[in-house]
Amino acid sequence: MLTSRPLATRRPLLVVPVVAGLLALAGCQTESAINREPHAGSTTVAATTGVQDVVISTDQHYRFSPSSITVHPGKVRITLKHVGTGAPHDWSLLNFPADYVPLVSAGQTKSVQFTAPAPGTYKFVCTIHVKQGQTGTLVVLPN
Ligand SMILES: [Cu+2]
Repeated sequence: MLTSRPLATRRPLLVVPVVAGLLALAGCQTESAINREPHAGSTTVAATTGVQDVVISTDQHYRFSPSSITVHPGKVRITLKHVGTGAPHDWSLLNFPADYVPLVSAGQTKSVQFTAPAPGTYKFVCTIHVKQGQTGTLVVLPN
């Protein structure tokens, strides 16, 4: 059986869920959805005496696929393919400005060839979408 309570004690029960809902909406709007996109894929290039070929795809989700790349010492060729729509992307190995694939627009493919830096872990980025989290890791294995 329902008991009648004064309005003043019932009102907060109605207001709290509405305020919580508004706060949740505000949270969604202040955090860019693209920053929560996952980083997918990793690859290890087979040891070779020639050029190690790495093909990286990118699209409108501001990610590199694969985003984790492992190579051996020697020559590396990075090929960046824009397989989606939207903004162009580039590929740049931080601190190695010559190791750079220029901007590719939707449907385009471009490459760069360079000698892998000393064994270690390096970060690469899309220079115009670092804030959206378009980054990855290049690991150079010991010889
Ligand atoms: Cu980009």
